[in-house]
Amino acid sequence: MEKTFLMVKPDGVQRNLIGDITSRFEKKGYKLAGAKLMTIKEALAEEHYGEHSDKPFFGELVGFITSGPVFAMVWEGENVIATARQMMGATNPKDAAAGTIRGDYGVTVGKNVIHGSDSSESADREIKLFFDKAELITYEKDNLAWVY
Ligand code: DAT
Ligand code: MG
Repeated sequence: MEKTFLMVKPDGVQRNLIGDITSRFEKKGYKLAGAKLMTIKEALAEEHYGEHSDKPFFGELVGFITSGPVFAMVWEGENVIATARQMMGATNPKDAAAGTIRGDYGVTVGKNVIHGSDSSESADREIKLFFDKAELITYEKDNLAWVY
């Protein structure tokens, strides 16, 4: 089953949004495979956001994502990578539809509450970057028979 990497950013943690965000993916019908509260070190932040290293906002981005704890998660389900991106909304909260996470809770692009992998390649890379194999749990959930 497809897996994606999602992360409540430091602003979301400070603003008490871990529960709401986690709840959205749970209620949708996805399965949580791993989760942890962690503080990201600068080297990990730079590697995670490597594709943006030449952008003018890179320093600000690394500074922000390392500024406080994040809640890192791996979610599993059919088409979860693309659907989670839809549930997050556009990168800039001003363009994000109401009802999406960024549309409901974000105001500026620099503090947009949540990260989510944008492709299966990014998902594989980011899951490996943030989680050890042993931290990902394989288990059965009976109620998934009512999802699929
Ligand atoms: P996304 O997080 O939707 O995948 P991205 O990969 O283009 O977006 O950018 C990564 C993060 O960088 C984004 O969540 C917020 C920040 N960011 C993007 N564009 C920015 C900009 N123009 N100014 C400041 N921060 C920006
Ligand atoms: Mg991205």
